Amino acid sequence: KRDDDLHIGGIFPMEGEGGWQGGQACMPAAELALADVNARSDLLSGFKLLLHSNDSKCEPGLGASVMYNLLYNPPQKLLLLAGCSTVCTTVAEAAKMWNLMVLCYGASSPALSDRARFPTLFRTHPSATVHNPTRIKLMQKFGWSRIAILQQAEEVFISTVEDLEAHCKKTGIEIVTRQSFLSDPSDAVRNLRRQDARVIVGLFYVVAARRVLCEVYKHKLYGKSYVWFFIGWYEDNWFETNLEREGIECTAEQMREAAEGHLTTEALMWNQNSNQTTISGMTSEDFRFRLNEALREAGYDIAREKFPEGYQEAPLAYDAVWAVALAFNKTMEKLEKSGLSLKNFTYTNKKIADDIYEAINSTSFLGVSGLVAFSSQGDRIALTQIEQLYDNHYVKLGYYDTQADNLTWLERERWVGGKVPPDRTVVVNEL
Ligand code: ABU
Repeated sequence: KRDDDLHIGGIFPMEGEGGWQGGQACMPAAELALADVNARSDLLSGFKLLLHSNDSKCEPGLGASVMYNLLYNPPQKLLLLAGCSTVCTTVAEAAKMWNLMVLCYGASSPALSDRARFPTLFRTHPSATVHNPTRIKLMQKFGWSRIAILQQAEEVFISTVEDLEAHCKKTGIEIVTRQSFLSDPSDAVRNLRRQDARVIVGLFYVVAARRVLCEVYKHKLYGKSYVWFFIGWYEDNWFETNLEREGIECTAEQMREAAEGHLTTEALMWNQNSNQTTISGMTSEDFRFRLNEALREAGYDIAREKFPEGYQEAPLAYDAVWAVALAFNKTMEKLEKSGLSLKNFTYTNKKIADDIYEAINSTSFLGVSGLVAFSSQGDRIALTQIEQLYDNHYVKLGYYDTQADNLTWLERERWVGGKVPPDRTVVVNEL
């Protein structure tokens, strides 16, 4: 056994039926980062960073079991990397009891921004609240002041909706109905029709999104009278894949028909300046090249754009490992002054835990996902991008910078029937 290894635990959602299985691309990205930081002679000198990973399937129970295995089995772990919101929530709520920092590369839940509940959590993934000002901006742009919300009953979406409601209240947008479902959205979608909802914000994981879309098709809630806002981090062909495997009762053709014209919002997760050299010496395009190479070797058909889940978030996982390495490096330098090292950390050592916390908290570097810095809630700050699906392809419509209230609009939107759908039934008076 080597004594100069620094161990971190990795929890990656790889292959489950629900949630977000983004570990498929995020784990290879984290491994690339590990190789890169370990090759640097100016980082963690004399030490090597080792990642011990396991699959959580994006299930909180399994995530907890993976975490306990990592904690109760040697070697001593210094930090945990975790993926989707449901698992991150469970892991971060428990890890504080072991004085362990948790860095989430794939968790969007606004609930995670609660410092009292998650005192040792940081994330490179932006909070889902970044989408809400963008949604409001679009509603104002297109004159929609009456909307409906359809959500999966998971804390990540419930907390996003709470934030959206606050924004709607502030801007005078009426929420005519808020429908939620656990796994079967059929009643909830039927209720949307009853309430005459026209502009609908949908918040759910991708497996649920396919079920919703099929119900949307069955109830004819699409076309020239409807606008759907979906989450933008699903894979590009999400609405036509896995239909048989998941027992979806619509054909790919029907799903494509119902999906036509929907809008998506997503946080930008790749450094937009693709020529800018980042901390690793790579541009984000260099990173894309290396990641594609690694995924090709793992058997993915990258040439035909068959990307694994989590491809969009891969830079967040790559940068998470860099954030850890830089923070450990800083902590090492500090500890050395008192004759200590990170090897002295144990789960009861609050002092070294505080030093690691301080080091992560003051992180600031240019990564392949953009500037990596954390707010006082441990959150990332990000721009959002708006896309629309037409002719079976996502087309970029614009970008929104919430902080500067700056909407860059490319005038590429298209509406079925050629007109912006109204947010309510239009009554034509006959004279
Ligand atoms: N972009 C993936 C987010 C997944 C999650 O929050 O669970």
